[in-house]
Amino acid sequence: MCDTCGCNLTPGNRHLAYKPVARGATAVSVLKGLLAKNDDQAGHNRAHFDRRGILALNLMSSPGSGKTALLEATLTALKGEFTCAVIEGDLETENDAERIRAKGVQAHQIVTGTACHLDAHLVHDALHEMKLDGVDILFIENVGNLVCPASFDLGQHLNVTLLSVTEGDDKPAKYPVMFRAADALLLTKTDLLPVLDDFDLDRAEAHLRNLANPAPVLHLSARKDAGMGPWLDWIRVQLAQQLARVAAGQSRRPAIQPDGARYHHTEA
Ligand SMILES: Nc1nc2c(ncn2[C@@H]2O[C@H](COP(=O)(O)OP(=O)(O)OP(=O)(O)O)[C@@H](O)[C@H]2O)c(=O)[nH]1
Ligand SMILES: [Zn+2]
Ligand SMILES: [Zn+2]
Ligand SMILES: [Zn+2]
Repeated sequence: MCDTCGCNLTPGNRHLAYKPVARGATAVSVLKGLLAKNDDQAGHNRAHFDRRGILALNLMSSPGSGKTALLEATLTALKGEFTCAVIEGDLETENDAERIRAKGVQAHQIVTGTACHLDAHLVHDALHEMKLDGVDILFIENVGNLVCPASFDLGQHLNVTLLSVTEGDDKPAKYPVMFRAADALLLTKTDLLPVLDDFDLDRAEAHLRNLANPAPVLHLSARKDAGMGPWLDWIRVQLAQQLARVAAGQSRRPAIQPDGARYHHTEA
């Protein structure tokens, strides 16, 4: 269905695609309809969060750039301060959710099968399996993929994009859709910098600024517990802002990329 990677259909929205469609409907119009339904569902998910004063953060990156390791370190650091919960998205296995549960934190695994991103329907199904009362922060670990997750609103308030120093500092130039969607950019695995002679933290940031994205850029190593302070402070500030928005009857949408959505249509 999707020109790029065939990922537009997920176990969460398949029932919508196979409903009888109007005469004259094309593949393009059906896909546009799916994205519109995704946006409606995302708004509903956000209402779940806002009603309870929950801050929802979506973590996106390439496979293996350190999302789960960062969550493990973050949950350990925030224990006793906030109640956190995690939704994990992977093509297969419960491994990541089990790593989070080992930290004593509620985790729900979404196994997407063939779909290389989470969508709002999958997240909604997960929400109704979880205990959300009393939760302050919900982390959503998206499927490892630097393209498709940026196109789908899940109902989160903010996107956090990770780039590990092993991946090359020119990734924001090569994958602009993903990096334009970042509300914060985390440069991860910085403990490896001494053995990498070509990753330049400033150059990675310059590539982000070339996309006119003013998001904070934080450097850290979850493995060595280095640089975690500014990241934890960023989360604290975002939660305070979320609670202020909720008190004022407002909400916040993340920077979903309309150009990213193009990848999920068969034609422009
Ligand atoms: N040296 C170093 N290795 C790390 C760090 N963070 C993660 N890793 C390693 O990188 C590998 C992948 O880490 P994960 O946390 O599983 O990455 P992920 O982004 O959750 O991976 P997927 O869920 O498969 O996309 C593991 O072998 C980790 O031990 C770090 O700060 N420093
Ligand atoms: Zn895709
Ligand atoms: Zn992971
Ligand atoms: Zn609901």
